[in-house]
Order: sequence, then structure tokens, then C-alpha cells
Amino acid sequence: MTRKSVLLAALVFLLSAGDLQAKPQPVTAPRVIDVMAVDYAFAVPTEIPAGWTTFRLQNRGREVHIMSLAQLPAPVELREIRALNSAYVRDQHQLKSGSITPEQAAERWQEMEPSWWGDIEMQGGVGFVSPGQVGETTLYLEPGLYELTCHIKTRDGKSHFIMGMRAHIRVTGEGSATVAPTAQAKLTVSSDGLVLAGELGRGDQLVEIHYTDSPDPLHDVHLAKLDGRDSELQAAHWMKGVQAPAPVIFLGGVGHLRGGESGYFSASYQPGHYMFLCQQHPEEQLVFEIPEV
Ligand SMILES: [Cu+2]
Repeated sequence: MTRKSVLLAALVFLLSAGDLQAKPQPVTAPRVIDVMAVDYAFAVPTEIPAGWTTFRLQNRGREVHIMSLAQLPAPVELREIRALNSAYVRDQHQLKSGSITPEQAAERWQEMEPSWWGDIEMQGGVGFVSPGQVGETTLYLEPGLYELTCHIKTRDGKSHFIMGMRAHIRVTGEGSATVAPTAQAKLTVSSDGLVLAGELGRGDQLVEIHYTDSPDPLHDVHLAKLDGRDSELQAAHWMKGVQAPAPVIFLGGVGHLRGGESGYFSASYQPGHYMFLCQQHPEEQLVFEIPEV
């Protein structure tokens, strides 16, 4: 190549690079990630791109499930969290079988609790989903390592987490830009309770769940289809133990997010009564009716 052609090639490269930079990045709807929940495991992809993401959780099991999502602090490696989970599960099995005492289990946890344990951040997730139902929750994901867990208890009182309902997803920095979906209604969650703005009608509806800053930051939102007079009381009571079976049909929701953040979830509404409620504060309930017309 002559000096002139090298310069020309460099000029073409610079022009095309400039051209690339000037092009607006395509913006897409949230990416849909299918998650299968069975008794007692999650089937999920191991790696997904960052951005607005819809988790579509199909409950193919016979017990209700939840998909809580937590972001692990940056230095934590996958093998580290897996080893910690395995050691904890081993101790819980030994505790159940009576081969160690609750004091010994607590002592072992104290010894292995890593310094970063308190830095784990809850990042929403899909609320309670009853068998045969699908929960669809849309969240914004930053790159990092995430843990998915279910903390429902079996009919004989064992945690689904212990039984194997835990998985990890690495969220990478690649992929096209995504935008948040447009919701039909907004549910604001604060220490004052749940406030719904907008009308919900029949059919598929998307609700924005917005968490405000709160002195007690642990809130979550779940949607239940009510059936019968006492079912709202039964659902609120069930929240204290979250042991299968559930007294109502759960249709998903949005797990805890930081103050100021929103997640979205869709459900198909039929005429009848529904309730939004918080597991952490079962007294926070919002009952509403979807009319026939
Ligand atoms: Cu479960």
C-alpha cells in the first residue's frame, strides 16, 4: 500500500467510525426471558443482556412459587456463591434431621458469613405465581451477577430454596438499548401503604409498581384473585408463613426494589375481585373489583 492509499484508508475508516457514532442506537421493547419453575427448580438462561427485561415465569409445578431476584456485589464469583449456598443447604439439612442444634447451625453461619453479605441488593423479581399460572414482570437490569431464589415452604415445611430452587444469571453489558413499557395503571408503594392510580379493566393490563423512599424499605407486591368471602383474610394470613398450598390464586407481582425505582407486571383480569398485597406488611392490602362491563 502506498502512503497515499494508507491515508485514504484511514480517512475512510474515520469517516465510517464517525458515521457509526452518529447513528442513533436502535431502541427496542424489553427482552423476554422465559423462566420455568417446577417443584423444586428453576430453568433459566445463564447469561442475558442488560436493560429492560421481562421475566415470564411459568409455574409448571404443583406448589406456588416466587422468583426473588438479588444482585450480588461486584467482586463475588459464581463459584463463591454456589459454595456458600451448598454449605448453608448442608447445614439446614443437618438441622432438620437433628444432627446439629439450632445454636450449632447459627455458629456455622457466623463463621462462613462473607463480608459482602450485607451488600446484596434486592432487585425485584416475579411475585407469587400459583400452579398453572404465568407471571410476567419487567425490570431494569444493570450488568452483574444475580441470584434467583424461591422461599415458599413445602407442605411439610421445607424451604423451596433448600430443596433446590436457586439459580444464577450473569447480566452482560451487551445488547441493544431498551425502553420501559407503558402501563395502564400505577401502584405506589410506601410506608403509608398501597395507592393505585388509574383504572384497571378486563383483559391484559400492565401495572407499574413504584417504590418510594421509605424508612422500612422491605416491601413487595403480589396480586391475588379472590374467591369467596374470607379469601382476603386467608391470603393476608398465609403471607406470614408462605407454606403451600396457598388459599388464593396468585398471579405474580414485583418484588422489593430500591426507593425511587419501578417494575411492571402484567396479568389478564376477568370480572371479579382482586387484591394487591405485601408479604412483609400483610395489613397493606388493596382490594378492587373488575366489573362485568
Ligand atoms: Cu418455590
